[in-house]
Amino acid sequence: MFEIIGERINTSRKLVQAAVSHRDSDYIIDDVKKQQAAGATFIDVNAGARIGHEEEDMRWLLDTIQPVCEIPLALDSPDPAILEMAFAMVEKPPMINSISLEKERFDAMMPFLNAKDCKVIALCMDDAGMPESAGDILARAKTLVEELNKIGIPTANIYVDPLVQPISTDSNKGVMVLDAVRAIKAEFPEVHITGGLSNISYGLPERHIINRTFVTLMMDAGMDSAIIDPLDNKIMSTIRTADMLLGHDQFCMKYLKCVRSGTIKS
Ligand code: THG
Repeated sequence: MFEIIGERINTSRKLVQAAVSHRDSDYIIDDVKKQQAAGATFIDVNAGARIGHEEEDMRWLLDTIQPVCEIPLALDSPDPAILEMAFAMVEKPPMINSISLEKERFDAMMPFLNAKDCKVIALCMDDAGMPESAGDILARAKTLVEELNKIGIPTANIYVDPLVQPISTDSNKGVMVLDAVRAIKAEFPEVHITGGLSNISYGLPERHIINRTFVTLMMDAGMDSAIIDPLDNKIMSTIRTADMLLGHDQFCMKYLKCVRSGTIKS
């Protein structure tokens, strides 16, 4: 089943930033409940946008969210110290978002993740920057899986983020990531593939139709999770329908249930 990492609790979103700065717990609780009701399987928590406040904002968000959250959290920060602090606060084994091959981050994250019970998003990023070919993405994914396996993180707990890049800058960027996902899944059938989708449409008009079409193609290639807004009914309807068409919904039960509850609409 496709996993939905709900992206809404992110201080880069204006209303969330306002709620966090005013310590408006009702707003945050209501948003988390809505994401759960819409079918999120993880709630991403990112407190990075108020410079100099990430630690206290992350603590407050975790204290606010956990009492009403029945699903695990995805702790989202580039800063290993924030992730370590947040990991110590959570009650359920979380998803760590994220680790990459950037040396400073990698060297700090590996000892901390050693033998931990958690899921890990592994970004195909290194000190040379964004990947430039499908082979580049595969090579980085391979290194990440092998290194994480060595410290006791099983492949089934690894979510590779191949890093989607704007198609407006290079018309090959869609095929590049689709080919990479197929190659990663061929080499590591148990690994999960995740990521944000909206970068694909950056710089183009009518972005939502691009994002929705792209997620369908990515699912055929092997993507089985994404960081999205679960309250966006159109992308959720697309994902659930594609999941059924790809044979991941026995007897179309989930599709039918979602139609009946009004969460899938044409
Ligand atoms: N991969 C991984 N983690 C990620 C990303 C990724 N975490 C952050 C991001 N990308 C995914 N999360 C969000 C959260 C919110 C928004 C987009 C991505 C969002 N942005 C509005 C915009 O850009 O227009 C903000 C508008 C507002 O103020 O509300 O909503 O790729 N591993």
